[in-house]
Amino acid sequence: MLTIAISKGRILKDTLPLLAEAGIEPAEDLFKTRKLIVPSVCGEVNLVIIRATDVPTFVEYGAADVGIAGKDVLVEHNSDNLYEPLDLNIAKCRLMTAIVTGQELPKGKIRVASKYVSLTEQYFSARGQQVEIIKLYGSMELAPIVGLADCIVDLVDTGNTLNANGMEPLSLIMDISSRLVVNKASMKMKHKSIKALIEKLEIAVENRR
Ligand code: PRT
Ligand code: MG
Repeated sequence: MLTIAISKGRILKDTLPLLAEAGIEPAEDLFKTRKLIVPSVCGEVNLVIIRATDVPTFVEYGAADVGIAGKDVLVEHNSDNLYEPLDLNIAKCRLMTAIVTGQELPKGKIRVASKYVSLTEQYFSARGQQVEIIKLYGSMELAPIVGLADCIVDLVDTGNTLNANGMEPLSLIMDISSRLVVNKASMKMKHKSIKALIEKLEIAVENRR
């Protein structure tokens, strides 16, 4: 039995067609069910549905053998107990700094709001920019408008959310897509089935290019 951890939002939507091509169909509609563990029709896989930021934790501790998570979440989580064998090329976006439209960053130490504390710290320290990081769990776009921060670090796709809140993207920090991650012990213990899954997903990803 293989356990795969996935989050319920856009990653699940983009992952389901790839899993279907790899022969894995959930026995129930994952968007409707309240169950947190759903078996596959083939009976060889269990899908566990969790928060996006919890996926690396589940896989790291072996609670799931395999997981699908955004590169943003993986870099922020920073675990050495995970293999990352495959870029699924889905849920693509950019991690960017953003600012109130037309404004410039003040000189000296700046305040940055983000849920990506570690990534934000690394980005600005590599540029020798002193920052005070304000950790938020969502609605980052609000922070500069209400004077909580000078800029934000957040994911940008179409740019509509920034635009709707009178903000604009400033600098690209990292291109983001979702990755397949594998627990290191599972990779040894369940090598055959995990290798087969990686190969099938590789083909599914290739077919989508
Ligand atoms: O549990 P939580 O709510 O934290 O996560 P979730 O349920 O949203 O998880 P899920 O499965 O949707 O996956 C989130 C992951 O999707 C992120 O970790 C990214 O890897 C990826 N992703 C890709 C995105 C976006 N694109 C994206 N645009 N995650 C979030 N957004 C948000 C962004 O934060 C901003 O609020 O969309 C808004 C910007 O979109 P635009 O199109 O207006 O620019
Ligand atoms: Mg969400």
